[in-house]
Amino acid sequence: MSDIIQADIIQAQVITSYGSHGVVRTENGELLECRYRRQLGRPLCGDNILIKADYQVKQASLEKILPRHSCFYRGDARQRKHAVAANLDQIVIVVCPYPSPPSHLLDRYLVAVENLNLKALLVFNKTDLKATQPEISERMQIQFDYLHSLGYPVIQTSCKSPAGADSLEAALNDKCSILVGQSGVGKSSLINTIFPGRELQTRTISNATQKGKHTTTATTLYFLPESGQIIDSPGVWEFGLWSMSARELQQGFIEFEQWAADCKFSNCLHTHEPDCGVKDALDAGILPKSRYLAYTQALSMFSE
Ligand SMILES: Nc1nc2c(ncn2[C@@H]2O[C@H](COP(=O)(O)OP(=O)(O)OP(=O)(O)O)[C@@H](O)[C@H]2O)c(=O)[nH]1
Ligand SMILES: [Mg+2]
Ligand SMILES: [Zn+2]
Repeated sequence: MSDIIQADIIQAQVITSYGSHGVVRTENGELLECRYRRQLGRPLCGDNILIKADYQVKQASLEKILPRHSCFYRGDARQRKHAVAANLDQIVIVVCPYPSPPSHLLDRYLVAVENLNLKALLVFNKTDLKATQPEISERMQIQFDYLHSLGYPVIQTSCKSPAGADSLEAALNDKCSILVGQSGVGKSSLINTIFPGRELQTRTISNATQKGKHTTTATTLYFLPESGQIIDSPGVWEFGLWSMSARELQQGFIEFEQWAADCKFSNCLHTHEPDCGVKDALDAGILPKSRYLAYTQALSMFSE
């Protein structure tokens, strides 16, 4: 990179971020390659930053990362917290019948969303596969109905038809959203549907592994034609949580609070204790078994 000597400091937004550099967009809509400086921290996709820009060579250097109003994280195999993207309003969790979601994936995402004070939008994509994947589709539908009854917005989409595209577009307006979910569920395809002309790679899923090919390799921000921003993220096969307290985990199951008022102990874990309101709800069939299992499974992971 050439030395940037006489350049104004201007604001820009990180479009995609690699280890030591990224692509940033200035307020005039110009894309520049930006080199980072280790001592300033590592900017994330979605970050607002101050840069010194050299328009002639389309390069810039990072001066400052501006405060974030939010951040989305994931946990690694050792339950350490990793930042994914910044300044988000909404986490769009995409699942589909094939590749089918691992058990409790939606519940884990929702624990993350609730703990980070973000909003969730649940997307059931590939509805065209309902006929060929009836069993898993039925299970997913029951789960979606339950989560919808808790107040989470849900949308059903298919990239093979216009179904749901309008609702999705409306839900993304005026906000910064990130699409998350397994590889191959159709995150990039959904962006293509609502944002035609956007050249995103899509590839056929590998039938052999069901895991799909990681076609999206870097978390990337796009500007929607009307208003709003959408971040496409590379698929993960599993979404893990970071280590958290039992109380924080419970906050991720938003419906527990109403029943926990009936628990004998105020610090009830809703596992082995007598007179537990949450277990009463489970026994009464109001709390679905799979949802309760998502909770106990996460709890046992953290206490190991
Ligand atoms: N039948 C069907 N196939 C779809 C639909 N949406 C996407 N696909 C296909 O699913 C495959 C994966 O789609 P992608 O959009 O690349 O999935 P992705 O979630 O972005 O995957 P990663 O980038 O690996 O995380 C492609 O072959 C798409 O054509 C849909 O609604 N119905
Ligand atoms: Mg993709
Ligand atoms: Zn309890």
